[in-house]
Amino acid sequence: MYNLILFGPPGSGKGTQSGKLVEKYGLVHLSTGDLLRAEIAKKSPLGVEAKKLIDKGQLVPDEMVVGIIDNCLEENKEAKGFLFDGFPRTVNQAKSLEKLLALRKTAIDSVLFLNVDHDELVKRVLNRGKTSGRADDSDEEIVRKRFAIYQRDTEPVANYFNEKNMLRIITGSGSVDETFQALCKEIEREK
Ligand code: B4P
Repeated sequence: MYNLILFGPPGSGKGTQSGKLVEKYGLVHLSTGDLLRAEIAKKSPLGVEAKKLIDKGQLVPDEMVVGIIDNCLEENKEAKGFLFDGFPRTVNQAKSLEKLLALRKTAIDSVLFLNVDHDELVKRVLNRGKTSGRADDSDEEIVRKRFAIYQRDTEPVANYFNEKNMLRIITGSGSVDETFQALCKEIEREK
């Protein structure tokens, strides 16, 4: 089993690269952003709650996303491995993920950090906002808030894995294909 976390700020290319990586390596893609948007589309109680927070640029509570991930791990017991995209976003989520995987006699193998300049990130997110219909991508104020929350709550996750010598930094500012090649090179070195 091979379990990979694709880590990075909003707009760093996590979702974009995850689609390509799961296809190449046959992993199950677990994007908490996509899973939450699916709940929002269904108008489930969890989705209604999540929408209020996401539209304001805030994170949803840890218990909510950890519960979603736990269900997905349970539903995919035969998986060759998982690609976690946009999860964990807090140190608490990181510790919960380690526990959930340990219960299933597996662990995180790689944490790849997509490093992109702040100005390029803002440009990408606002650009996506023109077509995505996502409230959290279209309003500059909300985008700024997401970056502030990223710095406060999510960057410590990078430090957490760095202290365990698990974090690998990948340049994410090139083209989609250049970034994909760089990620594949690192995965094949570690696998
Ligand atoms: P996500 O869906 O994870 O949002 P994201 O970080 O903006 O997406 P991503 O980073 O994958 O986008 P990408 O760079 O691929 O989460 C949305 C919200 O859900 C969060 O703000 C939070 O409220 C909530 N949430 C999700 N997970 C949570 C958790 N674990 N805990 C609590 N709350 C959670 O793409 C960005 C744009 O850049 C695209 O338009 C893409 O086409 C473009 N792009 C990508 N690569 C490029 C490249 N190389 N060159 C040029 N453009 C590129």
